Amino acid sequence: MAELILHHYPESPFSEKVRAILGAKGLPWRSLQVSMVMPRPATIALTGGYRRIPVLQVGADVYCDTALIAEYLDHMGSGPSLFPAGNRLAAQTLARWVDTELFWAAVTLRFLPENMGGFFADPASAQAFAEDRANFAQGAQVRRPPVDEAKARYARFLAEMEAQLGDGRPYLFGAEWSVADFAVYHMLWFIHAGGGMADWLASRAHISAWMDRMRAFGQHGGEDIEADEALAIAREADPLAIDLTSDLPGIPPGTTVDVAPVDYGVMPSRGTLLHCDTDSIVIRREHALTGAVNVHFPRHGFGVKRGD
Ligand SMILES: N[C@@H](CCC(=O)N[C@@H](CS)C(=O)NCC(=O)O)C(=O)O
Repeated sequence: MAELILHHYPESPFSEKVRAILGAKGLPWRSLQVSMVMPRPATIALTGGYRRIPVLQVGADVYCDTALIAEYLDHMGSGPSLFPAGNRLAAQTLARWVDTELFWAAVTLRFLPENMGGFFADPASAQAFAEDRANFAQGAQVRRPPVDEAKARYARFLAEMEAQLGDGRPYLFGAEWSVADFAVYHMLWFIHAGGGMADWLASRAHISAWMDRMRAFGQHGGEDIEADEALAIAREADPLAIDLTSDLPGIPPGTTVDVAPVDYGVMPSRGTLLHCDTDSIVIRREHALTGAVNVHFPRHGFGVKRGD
């Protein structure tokens, strides 16, 4: 199998989710570190427009969004499934809530002045970040809660989590991890990376122990790879053969489409539709830097429109 190449940056919480999954499953990976702000020429050449981070490149196939990346990686490496049969619905639903509702509270909390903890190297980086994210926010349909609401949401979540772990179980749903553990982990990792809210964890013994266990998974780094090498790997590989099917009324496989997140970072990827069902959307793209590639998206949280 082609190498797993993660396009990511160190401060990115959703990247930390995937880094921890890779570590937990003992999977070797290559680390393509992108800038925290645009431009990201190699990554965008591969995705065709989708700009959220991380993305996982495997040869000439590119997997967007950590929900889909988790499903892709679940079949690899060692250890139990991320989607345990008896708790799949609960784990997926919790992960989706954490990745959206808790995420926006986490953004409010992480950027509190007392919790910033060196996020920006200097004022120029802070300015560049603010400008970049103003672009990123165009067309977004999300609500970032004010501080009091974000704190209340987080406090309630931690109280429920501490109680859930209170019987001594190592993971949220029992003896084995699920995708929910990794979703919750990356959000707590993000909120607490600044250090200004350390007492929120220190006062909760079960969560602190769980956090130590999860944090260890994120310590297994990938071997660095430069963008040029990743692009050459894409050019030299053949994209996977995909089952040509579409459940979209009036949009059969072969149609030029735009695929984009429905909530934020709504910059679309344009390509030829190969596949769309309740699980995933796949488009085929051609670019001089990448050759032919398949770009995969989860269906949940993404929309498809005919391209012009
Ligand atoms: N639902 C997406 C969310 C990804 C996301 O929001 N990533 C953040 C970084 S952690 C992002 O892309 N921010 C804007 C940027 O880096 O350009 C996923 O699970 O991958």
